[in-house]
Amino acid sequence: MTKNQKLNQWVAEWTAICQPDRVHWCDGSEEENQQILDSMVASGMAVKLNEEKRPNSYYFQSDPSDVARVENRTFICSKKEEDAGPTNHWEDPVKMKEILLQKYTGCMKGRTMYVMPFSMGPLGSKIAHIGVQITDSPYVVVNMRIMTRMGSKVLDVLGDGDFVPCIHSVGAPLKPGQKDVKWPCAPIEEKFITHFPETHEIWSYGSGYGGNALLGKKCFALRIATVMAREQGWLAEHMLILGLTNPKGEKKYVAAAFPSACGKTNLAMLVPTIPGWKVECVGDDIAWMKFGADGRLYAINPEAGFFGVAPYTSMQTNPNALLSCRANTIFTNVGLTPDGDIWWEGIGTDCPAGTINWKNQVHDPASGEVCAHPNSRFTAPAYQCPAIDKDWENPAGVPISAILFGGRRPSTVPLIHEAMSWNHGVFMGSIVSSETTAAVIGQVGIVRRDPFAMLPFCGYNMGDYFGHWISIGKNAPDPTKLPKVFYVNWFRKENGKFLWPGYGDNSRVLAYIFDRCDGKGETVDTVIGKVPAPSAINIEGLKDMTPEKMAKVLNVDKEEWKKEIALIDEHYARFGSHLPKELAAELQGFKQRLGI
Ligand code: OXD
Ligand code: MN
Repeated sequence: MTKNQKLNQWVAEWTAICQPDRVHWCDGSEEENQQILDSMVASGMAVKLNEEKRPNSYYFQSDPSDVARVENRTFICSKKEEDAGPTNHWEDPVKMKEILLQKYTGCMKGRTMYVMPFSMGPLGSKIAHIGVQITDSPYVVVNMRIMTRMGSKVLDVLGDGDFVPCIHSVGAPLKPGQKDVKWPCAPIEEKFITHFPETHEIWSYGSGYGGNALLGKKCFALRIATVMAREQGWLAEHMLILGLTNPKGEKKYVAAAFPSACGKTNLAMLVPTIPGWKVECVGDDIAWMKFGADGRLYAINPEAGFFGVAPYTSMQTNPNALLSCRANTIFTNVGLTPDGDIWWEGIGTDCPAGTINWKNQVHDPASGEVCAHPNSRFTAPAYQCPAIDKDWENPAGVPISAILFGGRRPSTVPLIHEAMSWNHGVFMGSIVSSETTAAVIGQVGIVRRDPFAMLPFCGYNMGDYFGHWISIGKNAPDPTKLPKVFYVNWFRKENGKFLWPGYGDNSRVLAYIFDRCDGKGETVDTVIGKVPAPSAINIEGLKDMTPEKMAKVLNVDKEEWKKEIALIDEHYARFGSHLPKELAAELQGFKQRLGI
């Protein structure tokens, strides 16, 4: 119980509906966490990893039907369908609540209902917001404790203030005496990840995995936060935040939006290959940005941990991520080695004989099957990242100098180009496209438009969201202090091979961006914006890179872009009258530059 009457009442109401055997208010302490972990080990849900190799770390395998976000079971339940827009699944809020209330009735029988107060963002920050999640999943509790600031201290900050109510159940009540399964959840067609934007509520049912169940992340910090941000004049974005220091010791912060599993975590904590440069990580997935008193846009990372994709994370690709999960980490759906450690494809070592795969069978490397699920994850505390920025918990946030958009595009899109204005930058964000990956259930390798990398994460009509971005530019206290906008593509290919080495060498592109923010760095005007002059990106010491190859990496082919226009027309047509006139004008200008 707390002093907050609304919270007490809300918990009492949901206790009556869900009928748990017990209610536990989480204090967020070490002892509580250990008790929950011990009970999961005792029930067979968790495996404690080898204390010498991976101190205080735990291993989980999910149900094979519950391995990623389920976009076709994710709903925005605004009163009017039009307000959810063409990119979201919509359902009437009254009807959805009726369906779900039936499901929630008695759904926690035989289980404990945990009540978790949590803060998205440093406690007490003006940019932060508080939520309270109830859940019947102890796995969710231990993950939320890493991913958010969770526990009694949040109640102190909350006082009698407002919170975002988040309801979660795995949807698997137990009959008296019924033995629990290792990963309880409901069948896929009974999973519901629902959002009520008008009342800022989240109701999730049937899944225990990632963004479906850790409701602070995608549901709150993106879908509901986009709604709050629009109401209050700020930005809630699917962006990493990094600090970039040049050899003179000068520092700038960059925010970057890429669709899921496009290497955001890798970029957020990369180790530069160019001497004297340093990258430090503020966040790897979400940024909340508000204007500061000086007129600049300031960003916080609302999260406190990394929920990173494990496969292909190695000491070569992302040493800082691997070191972040050296202890105190939860691993889900990776391989489990005979000596009680973890393994995944691309970790940089051979798979030890006898390793158990994510389906709990001995892995046979000759079988052609993967050992770790492609969307297997580590949940690691952000403070454990060796490259964590000293200001990552600064309640005031960090000032953003540049915003990057990007995706996985084997053709057409050059390594980097720069917007000609704020509205042109919004246009770039609105046409982000990428090949799909394993972070979401569905076909992999299809190019889809993913505006602002927010396609599955915008809590209202995406056309209105574009309009909100335009209005941020219009209402900026000082337009000259707005971040510069760039579009990057690390994934351009020739004959099936990547043209650009990526990973740490992306620091070469970051260094160019740093210079551009200072008005330096030579550019060439093209139909899509400013592209670096042939020698503006430092390729010194880059094996296999030649000026000819670099020209291909940076090439802007008008014919390819003319083909892209048809796709953009089709994409924009979806938004009808919700498409801001400023973006229609940007598209028109682009067509004119292309001569069509
Ligand atoms: C994530 C995602 O898990 O974007 O971060 O899917
Ligand atoms: Mn993400």
